[in-house]
Amino acid sequence: SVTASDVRLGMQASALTQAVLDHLHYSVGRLPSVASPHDYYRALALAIRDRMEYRWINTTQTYFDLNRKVACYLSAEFLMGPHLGNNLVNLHIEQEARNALATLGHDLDDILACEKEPGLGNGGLGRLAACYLDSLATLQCPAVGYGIRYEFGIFEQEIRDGWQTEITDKWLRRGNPWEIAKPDTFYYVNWGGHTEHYQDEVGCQRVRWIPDRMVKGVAYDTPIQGYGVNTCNTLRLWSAEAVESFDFQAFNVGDYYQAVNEKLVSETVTKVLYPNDEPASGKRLRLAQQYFFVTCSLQDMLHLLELAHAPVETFAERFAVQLNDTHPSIGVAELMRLLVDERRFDWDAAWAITVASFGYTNHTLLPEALETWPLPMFAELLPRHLEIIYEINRRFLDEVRTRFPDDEARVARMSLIGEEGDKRVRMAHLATVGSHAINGVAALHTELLQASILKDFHELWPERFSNKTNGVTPRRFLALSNPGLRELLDHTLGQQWLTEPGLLRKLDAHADKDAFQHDWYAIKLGNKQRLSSYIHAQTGIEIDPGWLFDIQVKRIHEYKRQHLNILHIVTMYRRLKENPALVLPPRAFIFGGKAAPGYFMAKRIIKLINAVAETINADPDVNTRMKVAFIPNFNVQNAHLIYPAADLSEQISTAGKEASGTGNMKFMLNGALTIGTLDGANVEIREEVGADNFFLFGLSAAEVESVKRTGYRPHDYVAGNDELRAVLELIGAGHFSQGDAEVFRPLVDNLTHDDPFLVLADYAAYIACQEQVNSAWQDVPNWTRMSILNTARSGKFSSDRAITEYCEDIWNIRPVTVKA
Ligand code: 26Q
Repeated sequence: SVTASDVRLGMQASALTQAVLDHLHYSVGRLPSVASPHDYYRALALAIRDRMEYRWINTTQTYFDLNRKVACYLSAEFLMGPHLGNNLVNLHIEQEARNALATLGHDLDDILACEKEPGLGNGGLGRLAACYLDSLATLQCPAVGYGIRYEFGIFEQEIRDGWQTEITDKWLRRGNPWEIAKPDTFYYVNWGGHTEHYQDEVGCQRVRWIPDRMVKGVAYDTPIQGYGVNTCNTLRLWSAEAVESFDFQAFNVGDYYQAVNEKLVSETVTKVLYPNDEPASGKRLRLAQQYFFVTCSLQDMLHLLELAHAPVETFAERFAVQLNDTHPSIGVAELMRLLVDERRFDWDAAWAITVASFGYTNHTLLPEALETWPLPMFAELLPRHLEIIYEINRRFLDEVRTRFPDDEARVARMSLIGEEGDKRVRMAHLATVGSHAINGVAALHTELLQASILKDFHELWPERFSNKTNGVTPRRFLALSNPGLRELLDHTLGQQWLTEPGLLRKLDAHADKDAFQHDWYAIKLGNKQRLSSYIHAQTGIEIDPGWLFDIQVKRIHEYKRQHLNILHIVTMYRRLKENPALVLPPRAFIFGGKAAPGYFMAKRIIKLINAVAETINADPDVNTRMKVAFIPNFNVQNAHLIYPAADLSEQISTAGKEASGTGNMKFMLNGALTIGTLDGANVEIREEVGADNFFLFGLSAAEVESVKRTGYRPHDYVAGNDELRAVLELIGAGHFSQGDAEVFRPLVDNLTHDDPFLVLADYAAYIACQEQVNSAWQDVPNWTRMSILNTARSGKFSSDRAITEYCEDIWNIRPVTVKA
């Protein structure tokens, strides 16, 4: 029998059944007979949340009681993906939940599919933050994720007539069972106005900020359950609300409309995620979002110190504050303001605390992706912060002048204020100067960072720099999304591989065994069947699961070179048309990814993929050997189907441009072979798996730079390669667009005249490398062997490894056991 406490806490199927019925009745308000699958989803989600609640409260209390240092991961994006499945895995109750739902006449997979994922991120950076939260909880590290509760996350992508269209992401429409609103945990956020300088009671010069606008940031907490532990950490997202007293004032003088309007304006701050993965210059609301969540988070930390009766002087001993890129870097100036203006610290003491607290992770080297803000806008929104930044800069540049006398060029390069063109605040410089630790996200990226955009800073403070190669969580990206492989690994290695991915190496010993290869192949085939059905349902395109699945999923960007992939496809198409007898192992070319809504070229690349797909898929001369599919709306949910089904992972960015990549790691973990350049983490993936098990092509980062220095002329490559010329002409002439020679003209022109990412320079090497892929694919046992070796050697790319390094080298944070 099921007791009352079992209904809330019990982990058996019988208790879960009862809990679902209980929530269906008391929380959802539906009779089981009329409840929809979504009603069952909500009831199960609430039942699972109950099972985390005790651990959650216990975890928070444990950290507090032990006065433990906490990692505060500040990120404008957390791309969490669906919670339900992951929580079932981490709590070890997947099977029980499946049985419970079966008892109620439902299939767990149908119920899981009801969850609308919180898409509060654009791509890699946001998903990295989510993987890190999973690892922090699993490693039992005291940590909080701080971010923004966007009402609308990343848009949903639909493909109409081959073009991307954007649909608003109304993820909160049916409520969010995973969050708990904390209406009593809120902080005030000020904007605008001016500053006043005054003398305090003891004769000290001080500054007062007189803002002219104010909003409230309210906390919404989501539990982050660690795998196989009692630790359940918190993701705290801030939502903007109008300040009541503001409404009240207006209401009293009778301007009801103005009162309500005030509320509307206040709440726009957290309305929508900016869907660009690089800064679209000078969007005031974006700066407001950044300041909003950063000040709420820092005020929350100060409040927690107060609750613990700990002096503010101990801030840096209690909190490690990590900046996920420059998006939260206003935090450096804000902590100074809170300490100097509000807590009356002297500047040097405040600065020591600030630098000791902050760490900065850089995610890009692309100059156009570095965040800067125009001075006038900054001054209007955050006048006091601009003054503080000037003062940080004055003191910092003095230090530079002392270390490097008579080097004003260096001083200008390092200044927090850029003076080329309009004056701007350089957020990467602010983050660097304000942090004791600065890191890149892959070995190559960190080297390039130290040699390029932060070279001067590396010369000044080499000891502050380190590399932290990214990682991904094997719980979500293997255990949850590839249950077949999980079972084989559990059976072969025992379950510990999930927390000690080094154990995957033991698969090396099985890689040559017939029977093991047979099992491996069967699992992959099953995954390909699942993806094939999904693609058919989404696009109407039928793909034979026996074909080579060649997949490129990621944001659409010229530097990621989806168009290089297309040039290969069109090359093969032409070869087949010209030579029908050509022997070519059949391949499915699968794409997915969103383009920033204002990114002209990226949107045309999507159109080109779909145009090529339509032509090829309909042509019986070729469609028995190649098909092309664009999966709409690539997100975490459908990523679960995509990574496990890949044979070949396309990681073909221009060397030196992709900071790390994390999709590359998810593919590797699931046994895909990589075709790639020496870029980002590809370098380390190749090192781990061995050069024989990796398809390498293309210019190195150094070669890319030297080609650019000596003057790159893409047209020379066109002139020197008949096949390339024919391919470009076919696209340009409208072969894939019903004779419309306009639609792809900008793409072809850009490639032949500018080609900023050296697509044409790498074309021949890419085609040759794809020919090696074809021969390798024809040797099934050897391909399977290489596939096994990829999984076997992927252990380094667990986010547990990455987080352990952050904890040891940057945060000085140790695990703490949370008791049951
Ligand atoms: C900034 C200012 C204004 C508006 C938007 C932005 C913005 C938003 C998102 C800028 C950048 C991003 C996202 C960047 C990103 O995802 N970078 C990726 O980070 C991954 C994790 O480290 C790396 O693996 C990828 O290589 C890198 O491209």
